[in-house]
Amino acid sequence: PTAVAPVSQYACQRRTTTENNNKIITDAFEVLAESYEFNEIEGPCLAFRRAASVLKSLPWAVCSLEATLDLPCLGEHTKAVIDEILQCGRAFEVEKILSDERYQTLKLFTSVFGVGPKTAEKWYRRGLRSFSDVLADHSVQLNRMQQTGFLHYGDISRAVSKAEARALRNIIDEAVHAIAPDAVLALTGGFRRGKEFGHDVDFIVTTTELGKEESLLPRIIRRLTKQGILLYCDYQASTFDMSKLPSYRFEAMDHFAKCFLILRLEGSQVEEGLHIAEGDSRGWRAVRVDLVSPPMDRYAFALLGWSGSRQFERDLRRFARVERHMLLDNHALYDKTKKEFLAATTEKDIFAHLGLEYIEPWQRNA
Ligand code: DCP
Ligand code: MG
Repeated sequence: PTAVAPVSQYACQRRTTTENNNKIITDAFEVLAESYEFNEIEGPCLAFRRAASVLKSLPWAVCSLEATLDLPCLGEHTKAVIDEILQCGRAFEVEKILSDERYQTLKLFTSVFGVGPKTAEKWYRRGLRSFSDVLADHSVQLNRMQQTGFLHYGDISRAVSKAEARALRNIIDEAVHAIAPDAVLALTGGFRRGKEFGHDVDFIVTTTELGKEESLLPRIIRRLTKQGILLYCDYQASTFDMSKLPSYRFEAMDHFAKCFLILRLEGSQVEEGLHIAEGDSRGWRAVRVDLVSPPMDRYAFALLGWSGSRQFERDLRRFARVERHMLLDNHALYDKTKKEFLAATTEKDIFAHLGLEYIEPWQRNA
C-alpha cells in the first residue's frame, strides 16, 4: 500500500464526519469515560475520550489490533478493550459498568435537565434510585431548572430532529429580525456540524452595531413570552469584559449573554412532523434551545467555540497552547510570545492564526 498521512493526536488536525466506522468500540469507550467521570477520575476519562475521537476520524473500521499500531492516543488499556471487542463483540469491563447500579442511577439522574453529576451523586448516596424515589423524598429540594426538567422529561430526553431544528430556526429568525433588522443569526452546535439529531438547538445571535447585542436576548425573550411559546427561560446577562482577558481562559462557560430555553414547538410548524412518541397526540413538543449573544467583534470566536464538538474544542485549545504558545477560548486568541490578541472576523482567520488547515463544521464531529 502507498504511504498514508499519519493520524494527528489533535482532533483539530483530523477531519471527522458524522459517519463513524467504529461505533461499537467508541460507544464502549464512552461508557468507560463516563464511568470514570462519575468517579471523578480525570486521566483515564480523558484518555478514553481521546481514543474514541481518534477512532471516529478513521475512514475505515478497525478489524485487528495491528491496524491500530500507527494510531495516536491508544494506550494499553484502550487496546485491551479494542482487542476484547474484536474477539468477543463486547468487553467485560463495559458490561460490568452497564449493569452496575450506581452507574445506571447516575446516568438516569443526570439525564434530567438541571441535574449534574454532583446532585446525582448526592441523591444516590441518600439511597434514591428512581425518579419516583426523588419526587417522593421530602428532603430533596428541586430548583426551578430541575422541576422543569422533570415536568418535560419525556420531550427533553427525546432527540430533536433536523426538521425540528429548522422550524426553530425560523421561529428565532422571525423574532430577531422583527427586533433588530441588522441582526445576525447563526445555527451552531451539533446541527451546524450536520448531525441528524441533537439534545438541543444552539444559536448565536448578535447585531452588527456594537453594544446593541446587550438588549437583544431580553427582547427576544419578551417576544417569545408574548407568543406563548416560552416554557422555561434561564437568562444570564453578559459578564464579558475584554480588559479581563486573557485570564478568563479554560473556564467551562464563556462570559457572553446567553439563555437556556425550553420552547413549545407546534407540529404544524415542522414540515416532516414532530419527533414524538407514536400515539402521542398532543400536536406539540417541548424543545431545548440555547441562545448566545456575543458582541459582533467576538463573533468568530463564539461561533467556533459553540460549534464543537467538545473534543474538537478541547484539542483546538490544547493545540494552541502546546504547539503555538497561544491561548484560545470563546472570546479571543492571545499570542503569549508576541503578548498580543489576534483579531478574527471569520473562523478561517482563527485557523490561519493557529497555522491549521481549515476544517469545515461538518468535519468537526470529533
Ligand atoms: N461547548 C463546550 N463546552 C461546554 C459546553 C459547550 O465546548 N462545556 C461547546 C461545544 C458543543 C457546543 O458548545 O459542541 C454546543 O453544546 P451542546 O451541549 O449543545 O453540544 P452539541 O450541540 O455538540 O451536541 P448535542 O446538543 O446534540 O448534544
Ligand atoms: Mg447542541
